Amino acid sequence: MARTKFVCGNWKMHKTVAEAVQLVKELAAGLGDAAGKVQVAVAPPFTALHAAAQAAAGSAVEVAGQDVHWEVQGAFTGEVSAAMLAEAGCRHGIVGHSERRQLFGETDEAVRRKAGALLAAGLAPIVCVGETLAEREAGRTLEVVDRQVRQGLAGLDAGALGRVTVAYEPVWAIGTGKTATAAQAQEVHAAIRKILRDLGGSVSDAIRIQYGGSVKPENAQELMSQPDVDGALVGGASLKAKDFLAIVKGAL
Ligand code: G2H
Repeated sequence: MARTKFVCGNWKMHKTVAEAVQLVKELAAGLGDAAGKVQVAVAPPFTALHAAAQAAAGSAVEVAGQDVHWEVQGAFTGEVSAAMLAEAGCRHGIVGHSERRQLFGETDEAVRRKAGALLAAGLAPIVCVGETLAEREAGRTLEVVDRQVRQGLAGLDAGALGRVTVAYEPVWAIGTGKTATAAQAQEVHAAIRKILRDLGGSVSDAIRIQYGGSVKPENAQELMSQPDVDGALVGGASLKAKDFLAIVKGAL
């Protein structure tokens, strides 16, 4: 089935408010033919979300949070709720990024709760999964991804599942300059599609599976031409308008 490609820039801990506004304006002005044909989002740091969303208003650029807490409110110092993201102008939220898993101890259970909180607030989760180098070398890629997808999406009904995007990001390819080959990506994406079919039946055909991990203008088009690669989650190359726009156009 034809799925609209979805490209999201994950800015991580980069960009001040002024820099975020500038970049969003450049993206909005530069989308050209891609506007309306490719779904495009950026995930600035929390501090710049509101200003980025205002700068994006009226354009095809959407805004995503990089993380969220699962509780609605309370004494959770440093955390931000899904409703707060929505109020700031977000339509999406990233959960389970490998940096959150590795550096901040995020578990599959936390991913599940965070995805649920986003859905409850009317936001669309981007649920990240992916194996480490040691897991790949031990032949455990599909086992790890299977666990992360099933546990991260446990309990969602077909309607909720249909609003989820899965991002496959092999940890060994993140920020390292090493990219999975298109064939390696397609193999895992096809396996994820099967798991999604198991979980959600026919709705799985509509779920986008993004690839992430050193996506750049030179490899984006080949990766996204694979049958189950429905877009990209882009880190480093999303920080410059020229590179990110070239990646978005690679999805056309
Ligand atoms: C993976 C990716 C964005 P990069 O973390 O989510 O970053 O493209 O820099 O590898």
